[in-house]
Amino acid sequence: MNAPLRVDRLKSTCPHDCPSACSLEVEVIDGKTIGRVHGDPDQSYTAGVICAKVARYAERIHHPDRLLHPLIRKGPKGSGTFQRISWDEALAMTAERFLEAEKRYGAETVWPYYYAGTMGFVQRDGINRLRHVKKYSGFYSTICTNMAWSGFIAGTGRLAGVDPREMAKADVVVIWGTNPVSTQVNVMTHAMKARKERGAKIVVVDVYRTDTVKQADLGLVVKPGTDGALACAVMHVLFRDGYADRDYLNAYTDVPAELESHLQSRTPAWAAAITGLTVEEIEAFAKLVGEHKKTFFRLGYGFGRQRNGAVNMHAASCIPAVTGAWKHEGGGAFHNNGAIYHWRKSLIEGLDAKDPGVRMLDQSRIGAILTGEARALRRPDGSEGAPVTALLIQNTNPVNVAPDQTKVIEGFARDDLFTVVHEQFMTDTAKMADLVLPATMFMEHDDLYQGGGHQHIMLGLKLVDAPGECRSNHELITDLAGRLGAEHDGFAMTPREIIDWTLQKSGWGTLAELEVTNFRDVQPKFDEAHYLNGFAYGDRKFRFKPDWPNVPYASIGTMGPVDTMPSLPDHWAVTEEPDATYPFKLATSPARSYLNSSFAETPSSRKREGRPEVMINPADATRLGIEHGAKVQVGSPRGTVILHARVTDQTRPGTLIAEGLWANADHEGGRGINMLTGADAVAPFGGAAFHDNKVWIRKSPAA
Ligand SMILES: Nc1nc2c(c(=O)[nH]1)N[C@H]1C(S)=C(S)[C@@H](COP(=O)(O)OP(=O)(O)OC[C@H]3O[C@@H](n4cnc5c(=O)[nH]c(N)nc54)[C@H](O)[C@@H]3O)O[C@H]1N2
Ligand SMILES: Nc1nc2c(c(=O)[nH]1)N[C@H]1C(S)=C(S)[C@@H](COP(=O)(O)OP(=O)(O)OC[C@H]3O[C@@H](n4cnc5c(=O)[nH]c(N)nc54)[C@H](O)[C@@H]3O)O[C@H]1N2
Ligand code: SF4
Ligand SMILES: [Mo]
Repeated sequence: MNAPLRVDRLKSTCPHDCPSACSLEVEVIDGKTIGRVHGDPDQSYTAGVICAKVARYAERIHHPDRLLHPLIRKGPKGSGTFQRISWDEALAMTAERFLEAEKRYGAETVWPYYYAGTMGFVQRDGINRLRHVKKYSGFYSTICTNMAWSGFIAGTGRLAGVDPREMAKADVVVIWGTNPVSTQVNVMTHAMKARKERGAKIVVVDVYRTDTVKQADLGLVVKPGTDGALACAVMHVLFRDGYADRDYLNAYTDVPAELESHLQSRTPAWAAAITGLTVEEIEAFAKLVGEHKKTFFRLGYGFGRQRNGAVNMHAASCIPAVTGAWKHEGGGAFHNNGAIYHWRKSLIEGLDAKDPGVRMLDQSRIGAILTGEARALRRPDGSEGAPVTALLIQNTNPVNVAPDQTKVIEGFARDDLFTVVHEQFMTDTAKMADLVLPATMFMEHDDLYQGGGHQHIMLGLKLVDAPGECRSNHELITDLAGRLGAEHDGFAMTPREIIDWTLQKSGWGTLAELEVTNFRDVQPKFDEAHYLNGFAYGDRKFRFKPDWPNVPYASIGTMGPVDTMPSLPDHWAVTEEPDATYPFKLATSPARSYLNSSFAETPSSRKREGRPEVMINPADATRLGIEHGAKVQVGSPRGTVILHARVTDQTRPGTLIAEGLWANADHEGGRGINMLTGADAVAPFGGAAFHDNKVWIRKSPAA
């Protein structure tokens, strides 16, 4: 008889780009195979709960399609024909081509391009050390957080809020512009606790009836890009009906009287016409918020992904400043806790070698950049920059996830562009590469994490050996640095040494200390989290009237139509409006079983998601003769894509929803949903308005 298998239950952290950043317990079988993954019950935000797709991580880590060996392109770009080569040959070629490109055009011609496939600091951000030492083009990250973060900081002055576990102590939980049942399940754990233990009411604001809206006591399904109007009308009622906390307003906010008079005309009837809600719905929402000081606003990213997203986020964040909810346990607002960690990242990112004269290139405008648009390539002094002729890509899949896919694909197809993609799978981006290098997964390397949606510092140390010839991002960067003659202490250190240094310098103890529990709760004190000593501006006042161009956000300058941003909360009509040619609005919301483009390869996730679909209201479908399941074409001013229709009253008339992201290759025609989205920079600091698209829809001719 065989000896029974040994099953260890080992601690880790989910590395994916999700605000929940869950603490995990991983079943490791015989020291090499991953079993079931569980939420760590000891970490009080995770509280033992994780999403289904990560519970089944064995499917992803032991996937038969994982990349195991370095590959070199054989056929034409994008043909997907590759051949094995050794790591040494691959890295030698990379170094040679990068040095050649640098000689011809200067170092700025090389663009290290990365994002958040893993959120671990060492493996994600180490690429910046190479970039800074080599003076390669900088990476200005805009794709995800810009509008939401700048909109939140506009009011508070700081990216931090009330302890999200306090949701459980609220009387009303407002879940606004996020779909946590799909995108960050732990919000529901704490919100549901409030309902169960205190009879709290849950309000959800979205643009379709999501699984989160279905859980709500009050579900508000608005037209996309109209949240500013809703917030204004709610505040109008709060002032009108005596729910405004005048003492709080006078002590803690900048221009309460000006706000009140500005809101006089922002009535529920005014907002009903803009949002598509009824006056009764708006009044009911305002009454709930007014009657319950312990109202917790959990503000998400989704409503930021509109061309007026920063203004709408700010408007929503103003409501608790009117009621004074911030003063109460269970009251106030939370979006992200980025500011509480005070990291020292100079070793990880090589910040000591940073040269402010080097140009920054906008992540979201990769299509314009690779197709050589002069404005997108400019240097800080305004002079014309060199074309990008070499790309090093880790942790991201831009050919799938970046907006304006037509241009992105055109750019990647350039024959004079040398592209290296370090990946776990043969993604849409890897298929366009010259070299594809196999990467480790989080259980196969060491890293350090923080919770965006909570307050923990966490570890994810290596649990098992990687398959084949996979190497970690850190290994690739340090090896390449040697070949490129780039010198920095960080290139000679192990991830564990870098983690230990970073923890100590940031004031968070040592690696050895953190290893004992695998996580550390760094929640700031109540007074600080609730801004009881004032907000984070010089005068300690919350800003109803932000100075938008000077909101304290790490930007490279203003972009988009900043000059026309409203000075007070309002409906800012800069979204794409439906017209005769493009009569619908489309939001490209996330799918429950995928995480951005990740998990679009695991069998159980694919099975649950079915196929790339677009949700359309029955009235619209009938009018256009589109039956349930029909093949349809959807077009925006930027491109077209093929999907199948899901006729459902989950969507409002006039609004379409496509949940994704599916691989481009999963769509007939091989083009993905980002054919429809725009890469025009959103005010005030750039970003992509993924949920703000005017489109037409028609039955596919070939159907
Ligand atoms: N399952 C799953 N989880 C994920 C992800 C995923 O793709 N799938 N992505 C991860 C990443 S990178 C991030 S940044 C987070 C983001 O997570 P969220 O904060 O939840 O943000 P989004 O996913 O962009 O969108 C959330 C909701 O906003 C809605 N929305 C769109 N436009 C508007 C609007 O104008 N007003 C309102 N009120 N709502 C609007 C969308 O329909 C969607 O349901 O989730 C992470 N978690
Ligand atoms: N239409 C539409 N487009 C969107 C969005 C949307 O809502 N709608 N959401 C946007 C948002 S919020 C975001 S954040 C972006 C996210 O875009 P991405 O960051 O590109 O998305 P992910 O799928 O999370 O991760 C990308 C890749 O990283 C790889 N990876 C993971 N870990 C490692 C590692 O350790 N090493 C290496 N080398 N690779 C690794 C994964 O295999 C995966 O292919 O997408 C954006 N695109
Ligand atoms: S994807 Fe999000 S919810 Fe799922 S385990 Fe990771 S952090 Fe938790
Ligand atoms: Mo994101």
